[in-house]
Amino acid sequence: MVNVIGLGYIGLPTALMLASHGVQVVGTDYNKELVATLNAGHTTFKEDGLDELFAKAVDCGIGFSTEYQVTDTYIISVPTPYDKFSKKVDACYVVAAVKSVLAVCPKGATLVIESTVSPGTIDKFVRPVIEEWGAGLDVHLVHAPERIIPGNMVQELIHNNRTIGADDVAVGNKIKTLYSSFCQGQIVVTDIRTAEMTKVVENTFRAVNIAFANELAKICRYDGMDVYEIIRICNMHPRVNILQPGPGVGGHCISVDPWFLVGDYPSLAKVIDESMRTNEGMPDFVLERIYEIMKENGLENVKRVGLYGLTYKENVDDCRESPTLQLLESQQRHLAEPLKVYDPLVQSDLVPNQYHDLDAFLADVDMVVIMVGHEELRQNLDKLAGKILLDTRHVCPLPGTYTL
Ligand code: SAJ
Repeated sequence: MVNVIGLGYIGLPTALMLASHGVQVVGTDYNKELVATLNAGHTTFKEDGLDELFAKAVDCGIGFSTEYQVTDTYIISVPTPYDKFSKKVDACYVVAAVKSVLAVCPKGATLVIESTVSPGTIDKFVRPVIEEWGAGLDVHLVHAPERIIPGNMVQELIHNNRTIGADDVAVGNKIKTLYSSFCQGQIVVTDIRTAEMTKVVENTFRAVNIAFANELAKICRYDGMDVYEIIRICNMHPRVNILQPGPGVGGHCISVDPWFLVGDYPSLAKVIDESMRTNEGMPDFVLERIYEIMKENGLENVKRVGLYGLTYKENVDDCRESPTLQLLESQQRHLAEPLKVYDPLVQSDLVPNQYHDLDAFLADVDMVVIMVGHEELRQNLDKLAGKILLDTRHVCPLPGTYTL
């Protein structure tokens, strides 16, 4: 039996996937409310295909509990925040989960850490805990970082390649067999340090690429060029693949993981540091664009400005580190008129002046800033006609639309 610890954005789909492919699984989370929701037959966030996968896993007998189980294999998938000042990973949740596992696990158990951690975290924080709390237990450590993208998690769980880092190749191969129950991609077995580093490097590559696109957007704005057309043409070259500029980088991965490298190697990770600052500066750049466009159209005509989109990217309901939230925070510092906000995928009231109905939102604004290109917006572009539009996502073809 596998005990999956932490039933969030990664732990839950992984547990469901294993269970629906014939593995006996119990999912554990200390959040009683979350466990009660799952036991009542409901998923806890929206994701394509997740409800179907959940139904299948329940049919196959998955269990959810607040208790750690006594078994031979544990997959730990708890959050790894970073300290905003030191930029270093905060491994407290991983360490707490490992201690709880060690309190119940039998001799020879395998602990698989799925949470993303900065290179060296397992040596620095997890091994000492195992030495102190698990003396004589002969526990095996494995790092199997997840790589799935929110919005396409279920498909990517099946088809992505995976990396497994282990001290002992035989243990690595045993865990490879476990993931092979559902994963059709290639699974590479390596050492723990390499697995830690590759995961962080993948997200850093994407962050630096997006920062490059954002910098190009600023250069093109300064000198009246069309950044999207330039990137489109450049990407026709067989060895160029530039990502898209946007209002900032959110989510709990690309806006976080590269800081681990800056935190650990401050005098070496120069390009990464600058890239992260460029991305973090984008919400302020959008705010400046809003003021420019308001002035251009006459401040008396553009009093009411609304932000379309509160999530960190399109078609997900996750608002962690979202550029819209960053922009609203920045706006408070500037003490401007309050902005209105609408997102079809965010049901709860997260910010002041938030709307839950597109028509009501549009009726109350003169200018719409497209912060997220949700499918709902793409289906309702005609409703934007007549508004002053700033499109930070390059999704609106209406004539007269302003871009970054
Ligand atoms: N973004 C841009 N321009 C782009 C692409 C993205 O501005 O061209 C923005 C998005 O709008 C969003 C942010 O970047 O705010 C991050 O979105 P994303 O779709 O690039 O990535 P995540 O954070 O949803 O998922 C990433 C993925 N990593 C890679 O593709 C290398 C995923 O595979 C990882 O599993 C995930 O991080 C993770 O958990 O680490």
